[in-house]
Amino acid sequence: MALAMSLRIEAEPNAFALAPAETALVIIDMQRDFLEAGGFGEALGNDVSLLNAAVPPCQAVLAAARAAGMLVIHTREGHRPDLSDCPPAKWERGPPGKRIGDAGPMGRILVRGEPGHEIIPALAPLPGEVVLDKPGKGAFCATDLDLILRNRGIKALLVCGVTTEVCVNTTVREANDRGFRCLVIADACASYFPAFHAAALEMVKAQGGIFGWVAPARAVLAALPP
Ligand code: C5J
Repeated sequence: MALAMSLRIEAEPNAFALAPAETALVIIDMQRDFLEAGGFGEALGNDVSLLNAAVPPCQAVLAAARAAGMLVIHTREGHRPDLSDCPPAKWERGPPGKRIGDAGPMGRILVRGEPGHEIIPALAPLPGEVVLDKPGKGAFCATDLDLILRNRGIKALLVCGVTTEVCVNTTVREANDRGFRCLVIADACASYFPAFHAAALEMVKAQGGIFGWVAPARAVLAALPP
């Protein structure tokens, strides 16, 4: 059962208050296509090992959120098998032969239902948790996420996943404009580009928290009930 009390996470630029019953953990795109060899991330020329550092902090925060009875949302970036929801402007930017929909070692790249599209086993959703398929970078674009959050009375989001400057940052910006208070869990996010990861976190918390708050997983764990 979710607790109604207000908790406090030590964060930047200042403390982040939350009530677990009004807070969702949003785990962005921890999919085999991004984290494992042979997926979309590697097809674009990236070193996928850089993303795996975020897995243990994500696991710890996920366990704590489940124990606190918080709403948990897992997102997946990917497309319908006929690619009817994949904008040509997105598709054409992959290298030929390794584009969205092309055959890869884990099935068709970034296509729903394929092995590579699945969330990594270490962070597998439990039955009843929301798994949100999104065609874009932001989790609010062409999805029912806003409806799901408002139906549950959610006011704050703890956000983690990959990649920090792409789908995490886009989702936080979308959420911020919709009135949700967002805390990004710094070490539970990762990027193929460490400098982009650092800059993306700076952008969230700059100017008094222009998009939200940033804190390490240990600060989230210290605040949530054991
Ligand atoms: C990317 C994502 N980087 N989940 N997707 O293409 O950040």
